[in-house]
Amino acid sequence: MPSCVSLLDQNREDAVARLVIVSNRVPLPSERGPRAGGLAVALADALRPGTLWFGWSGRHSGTVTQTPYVQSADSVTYATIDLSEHEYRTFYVHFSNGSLWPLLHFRLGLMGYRGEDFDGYLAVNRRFADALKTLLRPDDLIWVHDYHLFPLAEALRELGVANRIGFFLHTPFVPPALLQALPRADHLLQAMCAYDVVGFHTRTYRQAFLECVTEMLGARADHDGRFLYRGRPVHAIVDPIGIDPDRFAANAEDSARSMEVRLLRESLPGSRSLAIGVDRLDYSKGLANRFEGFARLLATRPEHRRQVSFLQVAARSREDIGDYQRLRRELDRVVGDINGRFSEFDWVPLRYMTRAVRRTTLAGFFRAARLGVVTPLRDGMNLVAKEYIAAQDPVDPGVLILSRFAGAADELTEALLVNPYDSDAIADAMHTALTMQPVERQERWRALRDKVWQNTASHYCEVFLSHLAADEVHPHSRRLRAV
Ligand code: GDG
Repeated sequence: MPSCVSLLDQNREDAVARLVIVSNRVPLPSERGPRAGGLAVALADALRPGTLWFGWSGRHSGTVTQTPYVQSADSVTYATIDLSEHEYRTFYVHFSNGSLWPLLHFRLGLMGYRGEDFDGYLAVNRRFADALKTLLRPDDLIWVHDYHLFPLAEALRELGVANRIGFFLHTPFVPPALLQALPRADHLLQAMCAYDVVGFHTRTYRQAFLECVTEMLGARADHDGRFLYRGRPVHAIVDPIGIDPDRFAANAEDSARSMEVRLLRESLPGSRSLAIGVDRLDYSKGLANRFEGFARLLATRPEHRRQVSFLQVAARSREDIGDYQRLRRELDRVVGDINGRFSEFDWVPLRYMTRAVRRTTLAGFFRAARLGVVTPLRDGMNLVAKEYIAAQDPVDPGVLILSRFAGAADELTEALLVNPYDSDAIADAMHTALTMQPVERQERWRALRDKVWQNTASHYCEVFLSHLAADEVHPHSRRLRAV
């Protein structure tokens, strides 16, 4: 499979186009410790030498400089800027994570809005554009990621940047009735039309975007997702993200011999099964509903008591944000209630940790688990579902229980699909998985494995960049200058 860079080479006769990735947070090589977060993981798997990765350093303080801080590792250059305290609050805490994140996960009840936060959001995007422009070459291909940066292309265009610029949204996209609840949503939508390519995980999200574009901006797309807005051609594509399954499977196999996995297995005496959930601690992940589902299983089917232990790894994230602090308190209470109700002196049903675990160890934990429980209330894709499949032992694979509201459910149809709001349905799926015969487990797993090995991180990257690099034009538009 060609790498991102070799793919760019193939598409260009004259020079090698440099890939410039822009995301809110940059996973700096100097940062140690396990990281929880889908975007960093997926792009790390697809990253190739020569790339420039630009974004926020993660630091916020009183003094900020405009010149990016540049460092290199493994032939990748990382350039970052800091945010001021005010920028951090308005751009990151309030508008990105207090308005856009709940909206894009269909949680209008959690969506806050203040005009000054929107202004701060636009101002930070302009500052990103100013700083990035100083680093750009005319033939760079620019690939922007996620909802923090909807207006970045518009800001770059205002500075005269004519490069091809693509955008990929890692969350779901919402239909017009929901998007219009956000004040000034039309501005954001118009800004998205300054990109050449706009990518989504699923057809449903792309369809929602195109409906918004038609209803709110009056533009109409062809069957392939192409439309013109103010004379500019825009191409909306579907490109489901994946993982590096070979590497993850190898990690899982190696890590099965590690001390952590050995200790985990030893903590499951006799024929006791392990169910596992791994998520960032986020209200979109449906953790309370999942735990209620597990409690329903123990309450309605007592034969599973003592026979199954649930391990939930919920790495803390966005801890400065009120909704996340409240979620943590709620989960502490729910876990305490369930363990208080069902624990025996030598068996605790629900093991709950809010610390991140090393990636290789996670892979080994997945392999040790008979059930992978992935039940977000909404999720753009959900990489954990794919990692769980990649980690399984082909001879004795576990069963994936998957929310029908995760983007991954579009592909992984052989999982046990559930409504994550329905604790009875989660309990039933757990019972089905715990009693499933090996032949059915193997059949389902083989079908899922084929899909995970088909849509990999590398394939995702290749598809997006082939659209971005291609000098394709809408039949009704003037030809674009080749980048
Ligand atoms: C966004 C979208 C979309 C989790 N805990 C630990 C840990 N993780 C890793 C997982 C996985 C990643 O973080 C989480 O990825 P997800 O896809 O599940 O979710 P988000 O972070 O919400 O990502 C999502 C994704 O972007 C990509 O487009 O799929 O829908 O919301 O890789 O394994 N990793 C380590 N320790 C942990 O404790 N090392």
